[in-house]
Amino acid sequence: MTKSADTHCPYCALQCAMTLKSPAELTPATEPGSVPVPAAPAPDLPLLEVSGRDFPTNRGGLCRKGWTSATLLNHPGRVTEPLLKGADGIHRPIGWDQALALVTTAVKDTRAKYGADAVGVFGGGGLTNEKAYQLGKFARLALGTSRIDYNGRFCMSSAAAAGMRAFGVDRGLPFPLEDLDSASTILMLGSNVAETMPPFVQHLKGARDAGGLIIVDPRRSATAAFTSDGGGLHLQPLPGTDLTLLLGLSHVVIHEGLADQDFIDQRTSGYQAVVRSVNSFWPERVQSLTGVPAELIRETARRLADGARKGGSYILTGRGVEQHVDGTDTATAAINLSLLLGLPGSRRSGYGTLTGQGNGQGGREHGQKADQLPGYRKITDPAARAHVAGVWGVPEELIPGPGLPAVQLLKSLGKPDGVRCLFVHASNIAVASPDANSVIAGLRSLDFLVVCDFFMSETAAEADLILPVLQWAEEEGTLTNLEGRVLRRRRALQPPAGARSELWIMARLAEALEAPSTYSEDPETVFEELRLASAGGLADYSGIDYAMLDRGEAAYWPYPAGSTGTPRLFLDAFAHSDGKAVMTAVTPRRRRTPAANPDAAAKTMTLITGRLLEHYQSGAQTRRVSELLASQPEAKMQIHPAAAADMGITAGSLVSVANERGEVVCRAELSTAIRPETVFLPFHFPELESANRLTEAATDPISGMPEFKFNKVWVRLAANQLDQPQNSVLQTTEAS
Ligand SMILES: Nc1nc2c(c(=O)[nH]1)N[C@H]1C(S)=C(S)[C@@H](COP(=O)(O)OP(=O)(O)OC[C@H]3O[C@@H](n4cnc5c(=O)[nH]c(N)nc54)[C@H](O)[C@@H]3O)O[C@H]1N2
Ligand SMILES: Nc1nc2c(c(=O)[nH]1)N[C@H]1C(S)=C(S)[C@@H](COP(=O)(O)OP(=O)(O)OC[C@H]3O[C@@H](n4cnc5c(=O)[nH]c(N)nc54)[C@H](O)[C@@H]3O)O[C@H]1N2
Ligand SMILES: [Mo]
Repeated sequence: MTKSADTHCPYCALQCAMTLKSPAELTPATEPGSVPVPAAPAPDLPLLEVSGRDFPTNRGGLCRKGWTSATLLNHPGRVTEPLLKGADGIHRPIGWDQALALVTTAVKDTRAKYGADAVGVFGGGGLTNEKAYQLGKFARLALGTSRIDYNGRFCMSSAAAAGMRAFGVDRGLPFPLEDLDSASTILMLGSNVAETMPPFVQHLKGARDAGGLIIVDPRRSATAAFTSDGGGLHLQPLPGTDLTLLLGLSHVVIHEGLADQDFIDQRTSGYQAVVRSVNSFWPERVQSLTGVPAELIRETARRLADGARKGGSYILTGRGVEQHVDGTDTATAAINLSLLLGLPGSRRSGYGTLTGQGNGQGGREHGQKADQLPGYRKITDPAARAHVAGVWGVPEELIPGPGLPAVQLLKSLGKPDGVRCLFVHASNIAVASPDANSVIAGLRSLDFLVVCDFFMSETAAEADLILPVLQWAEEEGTLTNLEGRVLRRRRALQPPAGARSELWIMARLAEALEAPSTYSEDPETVFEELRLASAGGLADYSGIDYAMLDRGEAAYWPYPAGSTGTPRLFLDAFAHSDGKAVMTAVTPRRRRTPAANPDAAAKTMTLITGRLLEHYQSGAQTRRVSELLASQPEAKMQIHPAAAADMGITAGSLVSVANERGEVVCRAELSTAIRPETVFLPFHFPELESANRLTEAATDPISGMPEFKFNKVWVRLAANQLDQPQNSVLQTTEAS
């Protein structure tokens, strides 16, 4: 008999629905509800078959990462026992009792020597709601620290801050994704969904065929290329100039009388200040600042206004415009433009940001953020503290105040007043953080580093102790997708004997640390507590339970008990107390002066970083999938042929890309898809190919988001044109 489990993909926030089936020849497991487990795992064959399942976001489609995701479940490199690093630097297996005792001692010693804030926690947007919630509680109550933050700070924090400021709530898409299907115009800035969420592209087809798909990207990305079929537009600005471009678009909307004055008067505040702030951004001036022709700016504004009157207009932003030191203001400018046109709050138009990680949305709601308590509550709000303390059954004073946002937390590693003992859950910070060389140095200066992962990631390789955890198909839980819809992750497989769930790990450690309150290892019990903790908050889950999700009911938050959830936000009111959306006037800020190029043979260029279809994030998972690695085995620097020719760079040349923070050596890929003053690197690779050796840890003052998408680099032909070993860390790790 073949049993199957309906679940969702382990990777991005689109959370494509999939069915996992166990091949029929496998022997049935005894545990009810689980699919058969093989008697002897075949090392190279996936334990489960993956198929796409019909669902409104993916409609049965999956990308290459999704199709191959099950191959990692029984990957030979999987960590299946706790591993302790010896004095010789080699990790060796130990038992769970010893591992937990070591962590307990490290926490107690650190607290005794330096105080509880010397213990830090770094979480991830890939964690289920249950794990993210429990991690926040574990940090505050069991460790007693304020120092918890997570990789969503690298991802969604600017868009989230802008959404909060304008709408009073941050739900990435305040409408179901399917609403896009009937749109006449979609303006998408800094997002390459054709590679980062391939099944998303079907929702752009309506606008594309209507000639209304407009993509803003310094590269002619796969998504930008998609505009040519239907007569859409590709705006190719200088990197980091989107804020100026958006002010130019708002200028046209206001000066050509395209604004929706009734909507502005009735549903927004701050209009006059925005009018003043865009006055000096007329299209010809914006052309000179951004490189986007004035006519294209006018045409874009007109198509947006026209679309709003026809099938609907949407403005969407992605990391390309948000991962900047002015990311919050840029997202705000996009929101202002949408408000001028009356898009948010309409049934067939809107503004949204595309959340990235599998549980990027839920992961930013339930307390793993430095300044946050469950239900998207503020940790500084006395009423929020009292509510959550009540649910946890602890005195309010026991909940620490706000901690440090991710980049500051990482800068504090090993420092006198900083974090000395760090827990990492679901992030590969050694590869994914800005100024990664400094982060690696910080990790090495810690007294104790414990990493929960199922692979020897580059961060785990630095750990004193690695605790092996479950993969997606082995656990139960919930995730909240990019639409704010809560979904069930279902267990399809027994985990390897030595791996443990993170809920179990937190429960055992809390016990050993004699922590107040309770810590269940059962996901549904944790979710029941999350419901109570979120009740009355912005992200209210109190009306959602596992049974209704299992019945396939759509659960969009806010979903207070007794309600039926909220697929579309803002139809009647925005979440500020007066019900209005707030327009905040924003203007471009001068960027810092980069260090002078000391190398006469190198040319100073602008580096942007981003993603490839085949790899996910730091690559810790997808570099271990042989099909994906074979297709994209190494980082390549994309460069325009004209720029390359100036430097004697040809296709496949080894190039050095350097600045005051570090150097990357990789091959060049010549492409007319990129602007001539700009180069592009994916950030999925480690070591010499790690783009984050070059990125600066400068952050947006409001959100704490680092500047991943605008850095100056010095590019030249590498001195030594011999073959470099690729992915050396990975190969040594897997061979050992
Ligand atoms: N294959 C794959 N898919 C993924 C992920 C992955 O790692 N791999 N990660 C997931 C996650 S967590 C996220 S956050 C999303 C991210 O999804 P996206 O936001 O689509 O991803 P990026 O490639 O980081 O950036 C998108 C585009 O921004 C452009 N860009 C760079 N600088 C600028 C600029 O200054 N202005 C403008 N307008 N554009 C700019 C880049 O050229 C790039 O094409 O993807 C999710 N899906
Ligand atoms: N230069 C540059 N850098 C970037 C970006 C960029 O565009 N450019 N984008 C940024 C963005 S948007 C993001 S989201 C970050 C992401 O970057 P990371 O935070 O490094 O994300 P992942 O590579 O997904 O790392 C997840 C790690 O946790 C493990 N893991 C997966 N699921 C679980 C789980 O449930 N529990 C535990 N304990 N471990 C798990 C995986 O094996 C992997 O080692 O990178 C950021 N860094
Ligand atoms: Mo992300």
